[in-house]
Amino acid sequence: MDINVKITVLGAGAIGSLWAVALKQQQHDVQVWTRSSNPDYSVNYQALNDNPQPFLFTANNIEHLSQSDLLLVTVKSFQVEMALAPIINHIPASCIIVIMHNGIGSQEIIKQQLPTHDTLYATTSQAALKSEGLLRHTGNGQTFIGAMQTNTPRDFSSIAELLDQALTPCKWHTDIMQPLWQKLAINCAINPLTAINQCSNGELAQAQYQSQLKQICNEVALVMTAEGYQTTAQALYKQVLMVTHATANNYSSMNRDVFYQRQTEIDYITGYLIRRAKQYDIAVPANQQLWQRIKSMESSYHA
Ligand code: KPL
Repeated sequence: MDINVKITVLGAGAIGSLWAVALKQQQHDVQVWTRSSNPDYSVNYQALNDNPQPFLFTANNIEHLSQSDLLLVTVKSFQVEMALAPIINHIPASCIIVIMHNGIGSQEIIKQQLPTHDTLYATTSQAALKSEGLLRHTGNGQTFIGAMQTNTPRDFSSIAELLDQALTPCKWHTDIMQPLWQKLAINCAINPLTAINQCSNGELAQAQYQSQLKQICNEVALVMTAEGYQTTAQALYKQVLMVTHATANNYSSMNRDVFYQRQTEIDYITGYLIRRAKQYDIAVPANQQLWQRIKSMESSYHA
């Protein structure tokens, strides 16, 4: 990879904006692709324990996109197809695509939409919040990246180095499905429960939630094991408690989605787990119940 890489970040949410700022700080030529057609995009960025600083990006520029070396897709899982559709013909054949969202399940869509592009997937536990033009980096986390669909013989691990320079740590993983499953387990436990109970991540440490959390982890561990990933219910439960502690004051993304009556990523989190469980004939009643609750909450919006 060159020193100065031309990058388009598709999706101007908190995580997309955080990466856009961090990559721009490394002198890369970054533009942001947003839902509007504005030719620029600005945010006030507040790093951890720092004062806000303004950042201005080129936005929605087709020429920039058609010369991009890297397209970082940070929209929500269910938005991937719709967000890519209008720009697909402008993505150069040599452009590396990196997909970064909660949950699993957009690979099939990518295979159909971009069958010949080299595609990597990434998962991050960096925490950021964006509201009214202020982007706050609220917690340091780690990022894993790995190949999902590659057609050309290139050294893709240099993308991990590029991202690592922007927001460390970012590590290359030879089987990206493994960290994706690890993150899925955390999201299966934290997201639906915090959304249904409208509580913070930290509140899940209360005694009343422990048997439910353990049951969710038991079911996820069974499916992960069937998928060939070594784990135990106890290890997943411990990991979930660690995350609730590390992000105690945060509201999960699903909590916010339900709060603002937006579509959630339940079909790519718990829904994906249920689909895989069915494949192995594994019963996942606790997760099934959570999926049902979130689906009925979604359908009661604006009722
Ligand atoms: O990924 C998250 C989310 O909110 O979607 C966690 C890890 C639960 C942090 O809030």
